Amino acid sequence: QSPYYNLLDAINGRMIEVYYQPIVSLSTGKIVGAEALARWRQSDGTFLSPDMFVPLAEESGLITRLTQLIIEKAFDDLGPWLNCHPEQHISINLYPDDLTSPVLPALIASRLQQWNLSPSQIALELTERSMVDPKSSAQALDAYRKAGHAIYIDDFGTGYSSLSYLQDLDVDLIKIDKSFVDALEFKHLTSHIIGMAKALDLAIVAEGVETDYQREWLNRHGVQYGQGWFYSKALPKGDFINWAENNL
Ligand code: G
Ligand code: G
Ligand code: MN
Ligand code: NA
Repeated sequence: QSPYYNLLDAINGRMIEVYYQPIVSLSTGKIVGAEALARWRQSDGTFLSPDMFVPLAEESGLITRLTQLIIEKAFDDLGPWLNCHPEQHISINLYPDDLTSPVLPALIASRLQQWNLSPSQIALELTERSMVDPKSSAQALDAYRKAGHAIYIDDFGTGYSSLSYLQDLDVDLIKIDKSFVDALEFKHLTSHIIGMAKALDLAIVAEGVETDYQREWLNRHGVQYGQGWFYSKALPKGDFINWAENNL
Protein backbone atom coordinates (compact mmCIF):
# COMPACT_ATOMS: atom_id res chain seq x y z
CA GLN A 1 0.00 0.00 0.00
CA SER A 2 1.25 3.48 -0.84
CA PRO A 3 2.20 6.03 1.84
CA TYR A 4 -0.80 8.11 0.69
CA TYR A 5 -3.30 5.34 1.44
CA ASN A 6 -1.57 4.54 4.74
CA LEU A 7 -2.01 8.15 5.81
CA LEU A 8 -5.57 8.32 4.52
CA ASP A 9 -6.42 5.15 6.50
CA ALA A 10 -4.75 6.57 9.60
CA ILE A 11 -6.77 9.78 9.38
CA ASN A 12 -10.05 7.99 8.62
CA GLY A 13 -9.33 5.49 11.40
CA ARG A 14 -8.49 8.40 13.73
CA MET A 15 -5.17 6.70 14.51
CA ILE A 16 -3.22 9.94 14.71
CA GLU A 17 -2.94 10.94 18.36
CA VAL A 18 -2.37 14.31 19.95
CA TYR A 19 0.31 15.05 22.53
CA TYR A 20 0.51 18.30 24.45
CA GLN A 21 3.69 20.19 25.27
CA PRO A 22 3.33 22.74 28.08
CA ILE A 23 4.09 26.42 27.44
CA VAL A 24 5.21 28.13 30.65
CA SER A 25 6.00 31.55 32.04
CA LEU A 26 9.81 31.80 32.14
CA SER A 27 9.70 33.98 35.25
CA THR A 28 7.41 31.76 37.35
CA GLY A 29 7.65 28.30 35.72
CA LYS A 30 3.86 28.13 35.74
CA ILE A 31 1.85 26.77 32.82
CA VAL A 32 0.03 29.20 30.52
CA GLY A 33 -1.08 26.69 27.89
CA ALA A 34 0.13 23.93 25.58
CA GLU A 35 0.87 23.17 21.94
CA ALA A 36 -1.03 20.29 20.32
CA LEU A 37 1.41 18.02 18.43
CA ALA A 38 0.43 15.16 16.14
CA ARG A 39 1.79 11.63 16.71
CA TRP A 40 1.14 8.70 14.38
CA ARG A 41 1.30 5.43 16.28
CA GLN A 42 2.60 2.56 14.13
CA SER A 43 1.48 -1.06 14.47
CA ASP A 44 4.76 -1.87 16.28
CA GLY A 45 3.92 0.73 18.94
CA THR A 46 6.49 3.33 17.85
CA PHE A 47 5.49 6.84 16.84
CA LEU A 48 6.12 8.46 13.50
CA SER A 49 7.11 12.11 13.87
CA PRO A 50 5.06 14.80 12.12
CA ASP A 51 8.18 15.76 10.15
CA MET A 52 7.68 12.40 8.38
CA PHE A 53 3.99 12.70 7.52
CA VAL A 54 2.92 16.38 7.60
CA PRO A 55 4.82 17.08 4.33
CA LEU A 56 3.02 14.09 2.71
CA ALA A 57 -0.30 15.37 4.04
CA GLU A 58 0.41 18.77 2.54
CA GLU A 59 1.49 17.46 -0.88
CA SER A 60 -1.42 15.06 -1.17
CA GLY A 61 -4.19 17.43 -0.11
CA LEU A 62 -4.87 15.64 3.19
CA ILE A 63 -3.56 18.37 5.48
CA THR A 64 -6.90 19.96 6.31
CA ARG A 65 -8.43 16.59 7.17
CA LEU A 66 -5.44 15.98 9.44
CA THR A 67 -5.80 19.39 11.07
CA GLN A 68 -9.53 18.77 11.54
CA LEU A 69 -8.77 15.49 13.33
CA ILE A 70 -6.21 17.19 15.60
CA ILE A 71 -8.72 19.91 16.51
CA GLU A 72 -11.47 17.38 17.26
CA LYS A 73 -9.15 15.28 19.41
CA ALA A 74 -7.77 18.31 21.24
CA PHE A 75 -11.28 19.39 22.25
CA ASP A 76 -12.27 15.81 23.18
CA ASP A 77 -9.10 15.49 25.30
CA LEU A 78 -8.95 18.90 26.95
CA GLY A 79 -12.38 20.56 26.58
CA PRO A 80 -13.32 19.84 30.21
CA TRP A 81 -9.89 20.86 31.50
CA LEU A 82 -9.97 24.13 29.52
CA ASN A 83 -13.44 24.80 30.89
CA CYS A 84 -12.05 24.49 34.45
CA HIS A 85 -9.09 26.74 33.60
CA PRO A 86 -10.31 29.69 31.50
CA GLU A 87 -6.87 31.34 31.58
CA GLN A 88 -5.24 28.34 29.84
CA HIS A 89 -5.02 27.87 26.07
CA ILE A 90 -4.13 25.27 23.45
CA SER A 91 -2.28 26.21 20.27
CA ILE A 92 -3.01 24.41 17.03
CA ASN A 93 -0.62 24.24 14.04
CA LEU A 94 -2.16 25.43 10.78
CA TYR A 95 -0.64 25.09 7.31
CA PRO A 96 -1.20 27.38 4.30
CA ASP A 97 -3.96 25.21 2.80
CA ASP A 98 -5.80 25.20 6.14
CA LEU A 99 -6.27 28.95 5.87
CA THR A 100 -8.65 28.66 2.93
CA SER A 101 -10.85 26.04 4.62
CA PRO A 102 -14.27 27.20 5.88
CA VAL A 103 -14.58 23.90 7.79
CA LEU A 104 -11.94 24.68 10.42
CA PRO A 105 -13.27 28.01 11.79
CA ALA A 106 -16.77 26.52 11.98
CA LEU A 107 -15.45 23.44 13.78
CA ILE A 108 -13.50 25.52 16.30
CA ALA A 109 -16.49 27.80 16.95
CA SER A 110 -18.88 24.90 17.54
CA ARG A 111 -16.48 23.08 19.90
CA LEU A 112 -15.80 26.27 21.87
CA GLN A 113 -19.54 26.63 22.32
CA GLN A 114 -19.95 22.95 23.23
CA TRP A 115 -17.48 23.28 26.13
CA ASN A 116 -18.36 26.87 26.98
CA LEU A 117 -14.84 28.12 26.27
CA SER A 118 -13.53 31.51 25.25
CA PRO A 119 -11.99 31.95 21.75
CA SER A 120 -8.85 33.18 23.53
CA GLN A 121 -8.34 29.58 24.67
CA ILE A 122 -7.47 28.48 21.13
CA ALA A 123 -4.38 30.01 19.48
CA LEU A 124 -3.27 29.31 15.92
CA GLU A 125 0.36 28.70 14.96
CA LEU A 126 1.55 29.46 11.46
CA THR A 127 5.08 29.01 10.20
CA GLU A 128 6.77 31.90 8.44
CA ARG A 129 6.39 29.81 5.30
CA SER A 130 2.68 30.63 5.41
CA MET A 131 3.60 34.31 5.18
CA VAL A 132 5.42 34.02 1.86
CA ASP A 133 2.23 35.27 0.29
CA PRO A 134 0.82 37.49 3.07
CA LYS A 135 -2.10 38.71 0.96
CA SER A 136 -3.54 35.23 0.57
CA SER A 137 -3.24 34.62 4.33
CA ALA A 138 -4.45 38.03 5.44
CA GLN A 139 -8.17 37.46 5.02
CA ALA A 140 -8.21 34.19 6.95
CA LEU A 141 -5.94 35.51 9.69
CA ASP A 142 -8.11 38.61 10.09
CA ALA A 143 -11.19 36.43 10.43
CA TYR A 144 -9.52 34.27 13.09
CA ARG A 145 -8.39 37.35 14.99
CA LYS A 146 -11.83 38.94 14.79
CA ALA A 147 -13.23 35.70 16.18
CA GLY A 148 -10.96 36.21 19.20
CA HIS A 149 -8.03 33.85 18.53
CA ALA A 150 -4.37 34.76 18.99
CA ILE A 151 -2.02 34.23 16.03
CA TYR A 152 1.46 32.82 16.70
CA ILE A 153 4.30 32.78 14.18
CA ASP A 154 6.04 29.40 14.53
CA ASP A 155 9.73 28.62 13.86
CA PHE A 156 10.44 32.34 13.78
CA GLY A 157 13.76 33.25 12.16
CA THR A 158 13.96 30.23 9.86
CA GLY A 159 11.56 31.30 7.10
CA TYR A 160 12.31 32.77 3.73
CA SER A 161 9.67 35.45 3.72
CA SER A 162 10.29 39.14 4.13
CA LEU A 163 9.50 40.39 7.61
CA SER A 164 7.14 43.02 6.26
CA TYR A 165 4.21 40.72 7.05
CA LEU A 166 4.76 41.57 10.72
CA GLN A 167 3.73 45.15 9.91
CA ASP A 168 0.82 44.23 7.68
CA LEU A 169 -0.77 41.34 9.55
CA ASP A 170 -2.07 41.41 13.08
CA VAL A 171 0.15 38.86 14.77
CA ASP A 172 0.18 38.42 18.56
CA LEU A 173 3.28 36.39 19.31
CA ILE A 174 6.39 34.89 17.78
CA LYS A 175 7.91 31.53 18.68
CA ILE A 176 11.69 31.82 18.46
CA ASP A 177 12.97 28.70 16.74
CA LYS A 178 14.90 26.16 18.78
CA SER A 179 18.02 26.64 16.62
CA PHE A 180 18.47 30.13 18.15
CA VAL A 181 17.85 28.85 21.65
CA ASP A 182 20.39 26.03 21.12
CA ALA A 183 23.29 27.94 19.74
CA LEU A 184 25.15 30.23 22.09
CA GLU A 185 26.95 31.88 19.17
CA PHE A 186 23.55 33.15 18.00
CA LYS A 187 23.05 35.10 21.23
CA HIS A 188 23.71 38.38 19.49
CA LEU A 189 21.17 37.60 16.78
CA THR A 190 18.69 36.29 19.33
CA SER A 191 18.82 39.51 21.34
CA HIS A 192 18.04 41.43 18.15
CA ILE A 193 15.05 39.21 17.43
CA ILE A 194 13.84 39.86 20.99
CA GLY A 195 14.34 43.61 20.52
CA MET A 196 12.39 43.59 17.28
CA ALA A 197 9.53 41.66 18.85
CA LYS A 198 9.39 44.17 21.70
CA ALA A 199 9.37 47.10 19.27
CA LEU A 200 6.43 45.52 17.45
CA ASP A 201 4.67 44.77 20.74
CA LEU A 202 4.72 41.01 20.14
CA ALA A 203 4.92 38.46 22.94
CA ILE A 204 7.59 35.74 22.64
CA VAL A 205 7.76 31.99 23.27
CA ALA A 206 11.24 30.45 23.17
CA GLU A 207 11.15 26.92 21.75
CA GLY A 208 13.41 24.05 22.75
CA VAL A 209 14.42 25.33 26.19
CA GLU A 210 16.53 22.48 27.58
CA THR A 211 18.69 24.03 30.32
CA ASP A 212 18.30 26.32 33.29
CA TYR A 213 21.01 28.50 31.77
CA GLN A 214 18.85 29.05 28.64
CA ARG A 215 15.77 29.72 30.77
CA GLU A 216 17.64 32.28 32.87
CA TRP A 217 19.25 34.03 29.86
CA LEU A 218 15.96 34.26 27.95
CA ASN A 219 14.06 35.48 31.00
CA ARG A 220 16.71 38.11 31.72
CA HIS A 221 16.43 39.33 28.12
CA GLY A 222 12.69 39.81 28.36
CA VAL A 223 11.29 36.63 26.79
CA GLN A 224 8.01 35.91 28.60
CA TYR A 225 7.33 32.27 27.73
CA GLY A 226 9.17 29.04 27.05
CA GLN A 227 8.53 25.53 25.83
CA GLY A 228 10.98 22.65 25.91
CA TRP A 229 12.36 19.56 27.59
CA PHE A 230 13.65 21.62 30.54
CA TYR A 231 9.97 21.80 31.51
CA SER A 232 8.38 18.85 29.77
CA LYS A 233 8.28 16.86 26.56
CA ALA A 234 4.99 16.62 24.73
CA LEU A 235 2.71 14.37 26.79
CA PRO A 236 -0.42 12.30 26.16
CA LYS A 237 -3.64 13.73 27.60
CA GLY A 238 -3.55 12.08 31.04
CA ASP A 239 0.10 12.83 31.74
CA PHE A 240 -0.36 16.36 30.44
CA ILE A 241 -3.28 17.11 32.77
CA ASN A 242 -1.26 15.68 35.65
CA TRP A 243 1.74 17.86 34.81
CA ALA A 244 -0.45 20.92 34.33
CA GLU A 245 -2.30 20.50 37.64
CA ASN A 246 1.07 20.43 39.43
CA ASN A 247 2.28 23.56 37.64
CA LEU A 248 -0.72 25.90 37.72
O1 G B 1 6.02 16.86 17.31
P1 G B 1 7.34 17.40 16.90
O2 G B 1 7.92 17.90 18.09
O3 G B 1 8.20 16.42 16.22
O4 G B 1 6.87 18.47 15.82
C1 G B 1 7.58 18.74 14.67
C2 G B 1 6.86 19.78 13.89
O5 G B 1 5.74 19.22 13.18
C3 G B 1 6.26 20.84 14.78
O6 G B 1 7.17 21.84 15.02
C4 G B 1 5.05 21.33 14.00
O7 G B 1 5.37 22.45 13.20
C5 G B 1 4.69 20.15 13.13
N1 G B 1 3.47 19.57 13.67
C6 G B 1 3.32 18.91 14.82
N2 G B 1 2.03 18.59 15.02
C7 G B 1 1.34 19.07 13.96
C8 G B 1 -0.02 19.07 13.58
O8 G B 1 -0.90 18.57 14.29
N3 G B 1 -0.36 19.64 12.42
C9 G B 1 0.57 20.19 11.63
N4 G B 1 0.15 20.71 10.50
N5 G B 1 1.87 20.23 11.95
C10 G B 1 2.26 19.68 13.11
O1 G C 1 7.32 22.68 14.83
P1 G C 1 7.16 22.98 16.21
O2 G C 1 8.35 23.78 16.51
O3 G C 1 5.89 23.66 16.49
O4 G C 1 7.18 21.82 17.28
C1 G C 1 8.07 21.77 18.31
C2 G C 1 9.00 20.62 18.05
O5 G C 1 10.18 20.69 18.80
C3 G C 1 8.34 19.33 18.42
O6 G C 1 8.65 18.38 17.47
C4 G C 1 8.98 18.97 19.77
O7 G C 1 8.97 17.58 20.02
C5 G C 1 10.35 19.53 19.61
N1 G C 1 10.88 19.99 20.89
C6 G C 1 10.20 20.69 21.80
N2 G C 1 10.96 20.99 22.84
C7 G C 1 12.19 20.46 22.59
C8 G C 1 13.42 20.47 23.30
O8 G C 1 13.56 21.01 24.39
N3 G C 1 14.46 19.85 22.72
C9 G C 1 14.37 19.24 21.51
N4 G C 1 15.45 18.64 21.03
N5 G C 1 13.22 19.22 20.80
C10 G C 1 12.13 19.82 21.33
MN1 MN D 1 4.32 24.71 16.37
NA1 NA E 1 8.47 25.44 15.97
